[in-house]
Amino acid sequence: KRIERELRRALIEGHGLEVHYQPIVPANPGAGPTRYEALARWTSPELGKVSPERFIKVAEATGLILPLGWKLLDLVCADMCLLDKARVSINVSPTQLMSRGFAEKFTAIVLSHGIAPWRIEVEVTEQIVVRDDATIEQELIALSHNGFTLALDDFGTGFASIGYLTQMPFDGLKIDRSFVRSIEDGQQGMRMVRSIVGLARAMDLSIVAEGVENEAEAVLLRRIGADYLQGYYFGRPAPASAWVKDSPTPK
Ligand code: G
Ligand code: G
Ligand code: MN
Ligand code: NA
Repeated sequence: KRIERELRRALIEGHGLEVHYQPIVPANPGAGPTRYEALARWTSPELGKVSPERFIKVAEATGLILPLGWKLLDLVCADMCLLDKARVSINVSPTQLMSRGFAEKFTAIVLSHGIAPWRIEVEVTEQIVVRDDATIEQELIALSHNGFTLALDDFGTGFASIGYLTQMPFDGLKIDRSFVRSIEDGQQGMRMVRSIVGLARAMDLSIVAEGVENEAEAVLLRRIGADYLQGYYFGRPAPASAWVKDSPTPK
């Protein structure tokens, strides 16, 4: 309740909301330039730092995710001139995709900032599969049609079937960090990630491994054939200014 009230205030007054960016690095040189995932951050004057897990959940439950999502998209678009030509992934929740006209408005905002849609990837969690909602499907198709790429996030935690991946216009998938963690535990985990990668390959999907925390994991994931790696080992989420080359160090 307090989170809801404070979040409403943040949306009206427009401060305390920020977007941080975490690098998504090519597994092998030549796989392309570094990309970034945009991650919402909120510091409330009353509550201090609130974890995105908590405030996104509240925003989802109260419908505030819609105005919050538009606010965050504006922030990302403004930051994208700092991130020069890099591609940025934006998380979009099922509630957002279930609101009619979402893709149209999303596209209009991006274009109004003079940003090419191909520079933006939309990440949707695998949880959308359970919703099996016609509007979600339409909005995803519209986003893809308008030139955005689509990634299925948290892959392996939900119920996405091979059928779903082929029916929907996904360009890539992000292997959940719980699987990445399991590859160090032995053969079982390795086999699982290897088969996910094999499946994605066969379907011409690009593969990001999430939550890479050490060199050993990075080495194994490269060997297995992930295209991109993301995790604390390569960099924690930080403001766009932190990723600008040759920028003066922030005070
Ligand atoms: O940043 P962190 O990994 O703590 O994020 C926690 C959760 O919040 C993740 O599941 C992430 O997808 C979600 N999240 C972060 N930023 C956004 C955002 O801008 N929009 C939506 N819908 N979810 C976000
Ligand atoms: O659900 P989604 O994948 O969008 O959420 C990304 C979340 O994962 C963010 O909250 C981010 O802070 C977190 N994250 C990113 N890299 C790592 C990592 O190496 N380890 C762990 N434990 N979390 C990570
Ligand atoms: Mn994500
Ligand atoms: Na994820």
